[in-house]
Amino acid sequence: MSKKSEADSLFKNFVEGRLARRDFILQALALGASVTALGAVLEACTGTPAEAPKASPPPDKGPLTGGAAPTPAAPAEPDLGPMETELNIYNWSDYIAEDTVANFTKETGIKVKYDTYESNEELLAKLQVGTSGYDIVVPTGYIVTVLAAQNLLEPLVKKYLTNWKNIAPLFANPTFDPDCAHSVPWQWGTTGIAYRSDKVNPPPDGWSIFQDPKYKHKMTQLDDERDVIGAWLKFRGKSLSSTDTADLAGAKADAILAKANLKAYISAEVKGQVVTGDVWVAQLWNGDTAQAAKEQPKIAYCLPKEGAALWTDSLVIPKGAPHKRAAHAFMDYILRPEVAASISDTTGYGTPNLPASSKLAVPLPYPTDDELKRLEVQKDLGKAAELWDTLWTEIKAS
Ligand code: N2P
Repeated sequence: MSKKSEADSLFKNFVEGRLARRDFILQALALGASVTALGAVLEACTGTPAEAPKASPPPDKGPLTGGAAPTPAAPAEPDLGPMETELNIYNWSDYIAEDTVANFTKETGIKVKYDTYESNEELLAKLQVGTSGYDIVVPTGYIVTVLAAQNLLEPLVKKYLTNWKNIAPLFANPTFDPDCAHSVPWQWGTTGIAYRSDKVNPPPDGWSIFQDPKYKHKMTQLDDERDVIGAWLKFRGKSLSSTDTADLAGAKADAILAKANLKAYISAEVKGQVVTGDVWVAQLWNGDTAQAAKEQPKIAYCLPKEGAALWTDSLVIPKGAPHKRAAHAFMDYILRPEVAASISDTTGYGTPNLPASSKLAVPLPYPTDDELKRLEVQKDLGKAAELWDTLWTEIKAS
């Protein structure tokens, strides 16, 4: 049986009640389904990722496609001209293997300028002023939607991406960018709580730890409005993409309560402080926590009981990028299984590259069935983004 028909029959058995939810998840993962897209599939057919299945799959959608409808056939792909000799990459910090860029340069002769940022907001600010000069940047899914809607991205020219087939089916048609028209999936992960198991007792089980004065000034939250407000929304059982004014007012009040106990809003740089013990509890992503735990084994990770974000970050080409052909060459390079595997081995995040999954030095544990139920994919906020911005400014100024 082909993978596609195996997936189809798996899905049919699940929606018709012949296959338990956990078995469906495990077998779909074994077939190459990603947790992110599986969450979207479960959400699409159950109304919420947490509930038992009750509806039939929507018509004309493959079971493991990530939920977006296919787009009409594209016109002939453009020619991007000769290969350039330079490439400018702007990525999150600690989000690549040490030798990825050097090996790419050795093989192609393309000279790479590689800069880093700490949040989607920082990236967005740079792109929205226009000519950033970057050829590749790495936004989270909901930001890809925003950038594409603002016409700030170049469409991918897939004929240059010969390794496209390595992308696991569930990542090849994400809801945030149908058919991956602009994006190559890079890494996926979750946003939870890193903590020092030798200092925090009992261990945290949810977001309320940040409101506990016992750990005053030994705690931090991410410097990211989607992560902070999203966490406080989940704390009260709301969607982390809520645009409801009452939900948001509640999240603001909770965030301000917690802020009194925080040392700072700080992103990836907090890792060093958790390692030294200056910070005991930090809102952080799973992979960065795993990186810190390599240096200090007493660092553990909690996926909060109330729920947390599940995300995919992707490579995209900003509109007007000076080296589009070289950008495609780099994208095709990282789509090689051994390159993708070495990136995940370094970052501690999940790979959307199917053949890479079996090449990982340390296989990454997938979230359990119980954890999966608590995860939610961030969505674009649309017009409510301004309301969130205002709220975040008010929280920070409080
Ligand atoms: C980079 C982690 C980025 C994760 N260190 C946020 N999407």
